[in-house]
Amino acid sequence: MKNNLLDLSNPEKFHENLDIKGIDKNTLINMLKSMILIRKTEQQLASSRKEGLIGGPVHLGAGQEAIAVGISELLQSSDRVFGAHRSHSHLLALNPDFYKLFAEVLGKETGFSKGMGGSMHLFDQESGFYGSVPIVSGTVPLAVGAAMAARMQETNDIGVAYIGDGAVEEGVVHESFNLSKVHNAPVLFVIENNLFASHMHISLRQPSDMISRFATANNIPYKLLDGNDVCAIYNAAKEQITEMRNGAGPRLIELVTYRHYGHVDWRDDVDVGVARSLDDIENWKARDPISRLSKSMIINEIWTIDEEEIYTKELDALIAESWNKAMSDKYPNMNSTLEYVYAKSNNKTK
Ligand SMILES: Cc1ncc(C[n+]2csc(CCOP(=O)(O)OP(=O)(O)O)c2C)c(N)n1
Ligand SMILES: [Mg+2]
Repeated sequence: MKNNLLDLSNPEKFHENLDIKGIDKNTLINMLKSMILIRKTEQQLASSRKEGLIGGPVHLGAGQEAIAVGISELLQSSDRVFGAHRSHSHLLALNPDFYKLFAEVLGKETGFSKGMGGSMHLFDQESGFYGSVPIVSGTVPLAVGAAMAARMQETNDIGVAYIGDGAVEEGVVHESFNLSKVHNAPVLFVIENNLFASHMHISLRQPSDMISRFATANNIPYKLLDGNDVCAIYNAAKEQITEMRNGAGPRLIELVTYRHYGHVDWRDDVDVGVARSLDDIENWKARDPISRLSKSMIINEIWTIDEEEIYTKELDALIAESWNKAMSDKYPNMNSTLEYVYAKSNNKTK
């Protein structure tokens, strides 16, 4: 396999502080708080799943928070965002309501999808999250269609599709790249290249580890970056999203990252039966997007350890309270299971 990512995929590199210059203080604080909130929410899910309190699988994205947070900081609620099986961060970066996520994962009627979806079928139209599905790559053409619609409706909204390195092995992703370019659809393809699809490393699946080669093939401008550097992501995406809102067609951003947990649930050292290197996991944890931003902000005196402690303590209490509340919420009524299968229509045919 060609290592076209070079150092970007090396867990021993990119441990230094971030370049926070040019990003205003409030944005930095929002991004840090959002990443911490997502991490702690997923830690609650990990431990509750381990305890057997959650009925279905949870695909955790701890370690990858900078991606959704850096991108979402630039979005407006009328944009159209699509995720997949590992989408807690994609949703929480738009709407931080972890109580509704807990309720959804527990199948309660107070959840984001009224308890009908669980961890992999999340939906929150008000914040622009048009859904996640477990069918890998299934949402990518929907994001292209939503972006085309936004252009036809003469808005400056964009579509966003989060895509894993494994998802690009599905043909529909390539059709989506092609069609979006031909129709000048304002869709941002966000490649979360965490080097693995389930248990398989990218070297066992593809001739190159660099997904942005497909952007070149489709003449789509792209950027390739450290996916654990929220400032670099924010700056690069800002340029791309501004271009798209001003009439440009698709853009692709490839972000190299790693997940702290295995493919599914709480274990970190197994991946569907195949062990990942524990050294790699430890090194990637040291390349953590949260501690790198926090340290950089503390060094630059725009954030203090005390502020972080206060924030995390309050957050821990709120998370515990929300979890307990979601646990005691009701399950949906059995009779409502068919209610959301068909769209309600006013066109009554005789
Ligand atoms: C169409 C389809 N094929 C296979 C699967 C099984 N599957 C679930 S997740 C996954 C790996 C996806 O890898 P990637 O896109 O890199 O996302 P990651 O899990 O790394 O976040 C696979 C193969 C599926 N859910 N849907
Ligand atoms: Mg992957």
